[in-house]
Amino acid sequence: MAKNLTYKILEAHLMEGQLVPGEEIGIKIDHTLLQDATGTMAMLEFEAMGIEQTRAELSAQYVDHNLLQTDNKNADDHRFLQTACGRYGIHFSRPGNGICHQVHMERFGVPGKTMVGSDSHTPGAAGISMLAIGAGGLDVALAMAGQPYFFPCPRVLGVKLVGQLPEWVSAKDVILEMLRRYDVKGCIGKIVEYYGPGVRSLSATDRETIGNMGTELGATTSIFPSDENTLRYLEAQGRGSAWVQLEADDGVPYDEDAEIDLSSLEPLIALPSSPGSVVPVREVAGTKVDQIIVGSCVNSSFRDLMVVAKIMEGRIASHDTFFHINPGSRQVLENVAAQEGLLALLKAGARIHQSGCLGCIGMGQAPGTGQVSLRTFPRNFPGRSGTKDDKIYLCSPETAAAAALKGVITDPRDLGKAMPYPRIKDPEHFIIDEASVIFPSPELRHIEIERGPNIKPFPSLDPLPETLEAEVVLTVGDNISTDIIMPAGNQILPLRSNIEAISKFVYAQISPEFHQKAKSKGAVVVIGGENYGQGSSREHAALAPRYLGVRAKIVKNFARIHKANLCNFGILPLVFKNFTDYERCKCGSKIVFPDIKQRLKDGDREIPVDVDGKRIITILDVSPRQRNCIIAGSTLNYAK
Ligand code: MIC
Ligand code: SF4
Repeated sequence: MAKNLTYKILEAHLMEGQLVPGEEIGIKIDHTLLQDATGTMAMLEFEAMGIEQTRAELSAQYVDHNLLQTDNKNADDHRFLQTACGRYGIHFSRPGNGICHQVHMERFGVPGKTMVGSDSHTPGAAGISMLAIGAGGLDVALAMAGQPYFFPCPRVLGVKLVGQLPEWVSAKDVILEMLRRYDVKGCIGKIVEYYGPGVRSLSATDRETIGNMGTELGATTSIFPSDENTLRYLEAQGRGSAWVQLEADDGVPYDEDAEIDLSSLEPLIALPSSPGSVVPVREVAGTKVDQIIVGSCVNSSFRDLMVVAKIMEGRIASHDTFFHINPGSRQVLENVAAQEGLLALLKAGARIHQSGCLGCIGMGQAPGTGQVSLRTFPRNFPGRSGTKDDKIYLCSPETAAAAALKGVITDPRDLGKAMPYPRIKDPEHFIIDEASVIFPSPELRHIEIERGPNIKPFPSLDPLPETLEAEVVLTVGDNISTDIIMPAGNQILPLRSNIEAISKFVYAQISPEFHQKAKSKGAVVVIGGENYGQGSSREHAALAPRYLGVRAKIVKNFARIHKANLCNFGILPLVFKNFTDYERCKCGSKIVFPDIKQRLKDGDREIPVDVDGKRIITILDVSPRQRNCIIAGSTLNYAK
């Protein structure tokens, strides 16, 4: 039977369940990816499992988020991670070496392999045709322990690409077009598979940009065929032998279909403060811009920085803007330097930063009050930059460069009147830099793991009671991101290995008293709208609220990773059967979940809930495995 590429890879890795959309499946994981902000907790969880060394084919740990080192905490965590990697046979990419998704693709990614990563943008590895999924740290730790990765079998959205991108339009505009069509929740429960003749005109790093930001569509992941462009990229990385050809069978049907004519696209931009608020750049042209940042785990490749360098060559950035470059990796920077792109950027007045997430997660580069910032990043949720009421726009490198020159939002096609469009080709052979990667070795297996004072033991989580009584302490609306639930930024991100300390910031942006209130009540409930928990994979957005007493969340629907994290930490992820009941649940409402434990044991899908004495029905749509984890209080408790 003809198959799409998604199901070919899933079938080759299937360990549990059946490939029926919506049913839970468990797949074998080949590669695991950790970054430092989620990785410290994941490493502690892996240690708690008592496994001798990683059982994945390849495990890598990157240090890219927590680079500020304003006190001992980051450096202590880096040392912990480096020594733990040595001990457990994990590749360690040192601070400043680059952003996990960029470096994994450069140095380790292999077409057709599966990967689970404790970062929501892990699907960027679609650039070299990996089936790569973002997950909570505990799920990655379990994959390192050789366990299957469990998730609901997705539907496949086949996106046929035809035509070729016009000048001044690039890969970012393709994914912004997808976001314009599907918004931030249009692809929940789906894998987006790109195919068709237009795919051939996109390089591996172009595809990375599109796959990476598929996360913003709510997609489980995205996938591209592995073709001659994939081979060329791997050969340029000195890893041609890793290539295999992969594609969907001819004429295979998809669960859903879409088509994009690349030649019809124009420069697009996401408005503040959602990656889904996409309009043509020309509609907001002329808006004054105060800050421009090129970089992050999308749009920080050799091509992306070189196209900006070529546009800026011999010109100077507007003095009304601050122009930043965040390279994706040291290797990218070296290659850009070797082709004189670095010099062009420096002479244009750009501020060149080390490789890392930096301002994308509020680690510096916060814009000033009321200022407009144009970034090539994947997401712009409210307040994420570190500035309250921030005005962050998301765009392509071409649009960013045009704004850097003009000081206002500018359709980059306007530049075409004064200069030719710089078409950038990757070099045949990249300069390869592995100086900052520490490879696993037998000697390191005996290393002593160093733990700084910021690394606190994992909190103990009690099992589900027979009947749960709780109080609503917060009600929120639609599209609440994990940046709202558990903010990041320079004050909070360094506390990721200290749950007690970080829990003080839960919902701090919208409800500064949440922490006190929740702790004083014992057991509490949060009420939410649609797409609740979109965005990052951070399990701290489940673990820290649970530590404060959150035992259930009742919402209209959940984002995938957050829902899985809630189950992992024993929080009931319930959905209103009747959306109008949302109005019934107010702050202060008393909630009773009668015989909840027995109902979970019995496999009940409909869960009655008494809200101030009135009964409503909620839906618990989780697997039998997840039911057991919630009953035990957490997945770790259940595993024990
Ligand atoms: C993000 O882009 O939101 C992050 C920061 O990379 C997160 C991970 C984290 O919170 O540590 C993600 O994407 O999962
Ligand atoms: Fe880092 Fe931003 Fe990418 Fe997250 S989205 S991995 S913070 S660069």
